[in-house]
Parts: sequence; C-alpha cells; structure tokens
Amino acid sequence: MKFGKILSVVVATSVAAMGLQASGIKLSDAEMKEATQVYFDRCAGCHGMLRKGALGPSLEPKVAKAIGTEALKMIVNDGTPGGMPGWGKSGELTPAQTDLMAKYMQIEAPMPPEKSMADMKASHKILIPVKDRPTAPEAGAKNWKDYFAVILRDVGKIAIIDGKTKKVISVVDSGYATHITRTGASGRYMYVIGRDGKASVIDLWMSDPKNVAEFRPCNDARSIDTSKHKDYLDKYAVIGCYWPPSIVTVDAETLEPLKIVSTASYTYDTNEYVREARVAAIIASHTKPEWVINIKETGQVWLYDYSNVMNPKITMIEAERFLHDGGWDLSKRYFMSAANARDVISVIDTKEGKLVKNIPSQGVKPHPGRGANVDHKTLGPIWITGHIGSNDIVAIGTDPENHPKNAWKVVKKFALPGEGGGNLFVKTHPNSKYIFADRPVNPDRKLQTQIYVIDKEKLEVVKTIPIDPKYLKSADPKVAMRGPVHFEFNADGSEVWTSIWGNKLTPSVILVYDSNTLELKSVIDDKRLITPTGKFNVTNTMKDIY
Ligand code: DHE
Repeated sequence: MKFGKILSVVVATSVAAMGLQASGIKLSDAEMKEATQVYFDRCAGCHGMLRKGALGPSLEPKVAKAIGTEALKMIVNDGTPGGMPGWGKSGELTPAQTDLMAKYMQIEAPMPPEKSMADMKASHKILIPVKDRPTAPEAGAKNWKDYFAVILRDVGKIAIIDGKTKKVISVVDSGYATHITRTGASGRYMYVIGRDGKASVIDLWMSDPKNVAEFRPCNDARSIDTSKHKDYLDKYAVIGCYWPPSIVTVDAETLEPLKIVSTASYTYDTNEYVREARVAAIIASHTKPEWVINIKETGQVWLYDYSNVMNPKITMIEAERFLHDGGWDLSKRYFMSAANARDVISVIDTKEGKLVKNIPSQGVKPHPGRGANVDHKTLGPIWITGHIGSNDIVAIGTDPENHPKNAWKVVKKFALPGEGGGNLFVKTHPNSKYIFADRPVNPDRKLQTQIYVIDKEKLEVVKTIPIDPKYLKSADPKVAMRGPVHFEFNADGSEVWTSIWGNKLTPSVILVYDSNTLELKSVIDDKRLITPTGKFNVTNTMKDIY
C-alpha cells in the first residue's frame, strides 16, 4: 500500500472514532489528512503513533487539552530547550500548520492500520535476481570498500559517494524519509530503511550501484541490520518496525520474508501491556548468531538468536524504559544503550546475556547514535555520549577486567560551550586524535552551526569550527538551512565527513575535514544532495568502528 493510501485509511478510521464533538474541536477531512501526515513526519518518532510519549512527552488529548491551544502553538512554533525543534521558527511548518497541529493534538489519535500479509507480499520485489548480479566487483567499483551511503532524507534517496574520489557515483531511490543504512558482514550490500518501513538493498559491486531488492513489511520503521556471525555472513537481514511493532527477518540477498515476531508486550517494571512497543536500535553480534534489539517502550533488550531462523530463541533482558539508540563498547562485548527519556545508559553484557547496570547519564536525554570509543591512556577503554536536552558530554568506563575502578560509571563529564543541548551524534575513529560532536537541534543559531572538536585524551572541547555562512544559504530565506549533522570517517580514518542538513529546497554540501589537522580538505557539492543527513562508510559500518 502506498503511504498516501495508508493515510486515507488512517483518516477514514479516525474520523469515525474520534469523538470530535467531545473535544469541541472539529477538523475537516482535508485538515485531518494534512495533520496526520505532519504528525507522522514530524511528531510520531518522538511522541509515538498513539501519542503515549517516548523521547518526547505524552501528547494524549487529555494532556494536550490541559496545555491548551495557545501554549501548544507556541511549543510547536518555538521548540523547547529540551530538544523539541521549533518547527514554525525554522520555516518547516507554516503558521496555519502550527495552528492545525495544536488542534489535532487535542482530539483522539487515529489508530494506525495493521499490515496484512497480502500487502507485505505485494511489496516484495527482486529487482535484479541474484544470478544476474556481478560475481566480483565491476571495473568501476574498485573503491567500493571506501564508499559512503548518504541519506538524502527529504527526497527518500541514497547517494553513494566514492570516499576516494569524492564523486557521487549513484543516487538510488529508497523509502519515504529514509532513516539509516547498514552494511552486510562482507560490506558488498548496503541495506536501507525508510520511515515508511520500506527496506531496500543496494549492490555496491556494480559500477553503477542499484537497488537489487525491496520489501515493505511495516508502515513505520527506523532500524535494519544483518547477520554478522561468521557462519551466517550475508545470510539474513533484520528490520525493526515501529508500527506494527515487530522484528522481521529476511533473506539477505533477496529480502524475502522469513519470520515476523511481534514486540507488543509488557513493560519490564510494572507489567503493563504496551501495544506500541517499538523496535529501536538493532546491533549485530560479531561473535554469536545474535541481534541485540532495543524494545523502546517496554524497556527490554532482546537478545535474538537467529541460528534456527524459524524458531528463534529470545532472551528478554530488563533494562530501562524508552530505549533508543546505542552501540558496542571497544571490545564489542557490551552494548551501551540509551534509555533517553529516563536519562540512563543501560549496559548489556552479550557474553553472559544479562544487564550489567543502568547508569544515570548525568545529563538530559542521552543520544549517542552509536557513541564513540576511546582507549584512554589513564582511564582505559571508555565510551562517550552527548545529550539532546543538556550540553553534557560524558565518558563511561567499559573495562571491568583491567580498569575495575572506572567500569560502569561516568568517569569524566564536561560541557559543550554555550547553553542548552541539541547534540545528536558523537563519533571517532582509532586513527583520529579527536571525537567530533554536532548540535543541530540547539535553538541558538550560532551553536547549531558549529562543529565541536573534543580531544580524546584531555576529554574537553579544544576547538569549535563554525560553518562558513556560504554553505548555509537557503534558496528561500524563510526556511533555515539546518547546520551540520552526523559524522563519519573514511575507511582509514584520515578524514571526517559531516553533512549540512539543509532544507528540501536547497542542495547542500558535505564537508570533509582532515581528522587530525582539522583542515577543510574537500567540499562535496552536487545538485542531487538534498537534505543529506546520516553517512555510512562501508568499512566502518561493516566492522562497527566508532
Ligand atoms: Fe534517528 C539512528 C530513531 C530522528 C538520523 N534513530 C537512530 C536509531 C533509532 C532512531 C531507533 C538507532 C538505529 C540503529 O542503530 O539500529 N530517529 C529516531 C526517531 O524516532 C527520531 C527521534 C524521530 C523520527 O521521527 O524519526 C529520529 N534521526 C532522526 C533525525 O531527524 C535524524 C537526525 C536525521 C534523519 O536523517 O532522519 C536522524 N538516526 C539518524 C542517524 C542514525 C540514527 C544518522 C544512525 C547513527 C549512526 O551513526 O549509526
């Protein structure tokens, strides 16, 4: 089913069920349709399709009504220091849409449609059969291990950029508001997930990389990964769905569906049933046939053993509610996972299959992406995260054997300069002296448009790199160009890349810095780069280097 059609179903079911009179607010069908679309695009990720809250607070009608239309309008327009973007201020929502959303939140949330097996099957397409794919990298693909897959968020495409030549070698269609990509264990295939739940796989061995298969098992998704254990290399991929909440295992070469497991279940602490128990981060073990999966609302981490793919074994680990993103520690034994609405980092020992500790992150809403790992001269191995809701950067000791005094506690905390949070990602590479941090959702324009450079040994910000205003010039001055977002290194770690997030109307650049001298080495400027956000280098993604 196309996204537009899904919206019509949502609208139709909702109009009947809404009790519009009870709230005293009436919306026409056209307004409902528009508001449902805006809600899905801008709000559902943080507040939930059923509006029960997660990273952002609950927006259920009783809460929204208590806040009131005028205050809601102000929040939607201006954002909050806690990390809520100012959708009106940035020009992404018009004043009429801001007003509409303030009203929409005060009426019952439409129930999003389930996904039928017929729908799912119809969405599965093998675009290039395995037998017609190259058997070795083609002549034009000699640098494939240093390719970057770059999300072109608002146009639902992926740019494949050669890390050596810096040329955009291919732009491939993907799902709606594409979210992330991950590679298979060999790196040959790049897996992509759209927010509309459409997964696709790109063959990087082709001189002109193309989608070779696609499949849409859900209506809302954020994660995808692959089997990285040596006996299952490039065998399976796994899609994590927000709605309907589920884990979908597929064949890695064809995306043919193999197994679907619902994640709707009970909160770990109070045993309340949660229909919207969404799948957030998924990370593949390199030593076991296992995916480590965050079930956001219930606060469980599932260790999903895929060795008997039709009869998976699942270990449910109690962690903390609202698990979001996270990554491996340096040893790849411990999964460091942010329960961001609880200001906690949950540490999972994947060797023993148990929670090590819930560590207060000492900041507001930790948001690590994958985080950054450093083998520090005196502290030993540490893992670093920033926060959306405060300017704190914290380092947690991760080596209980050789550095037991530092293990599983915040061993260093320091601040990004200026007020407020807004940091989304930190990243490093063993061959760089630095950790890089962005701040694209800080309300202050200056703070939002700088790169923060953290010395790995001193563990403090040693430099800020302001972005040259010429790269932030919007085609429409009323719609701001968002500042740099997300970092990724090239395969040997000598360069760090960041994207100007930009806006839908204006092509953006990707800036490439020397990861040690911090000199701006290249500017990747191509008209097709519309809203580039996440970047995923083949070698670093394959090996989980961050
Ligand atoms: Fe993401 C990772 C969910 C908004 C860019 N994001 C993740 C992960 C989750 C998640 C669960 C972990 C995936 C994994 O590791 O398997 N993201 C969400 C949301 O629910 C949220 C807050 C709101 C929404 O509506 O989607 C959201 N994310 C964004 C953005 O607006 C970002 C900044 C820009 C964009 O392109 O959408 C964004 N998210 C990313 C990126 C990663 C990510 C680049 C991977 C980081 C990495 O280095 O691995």
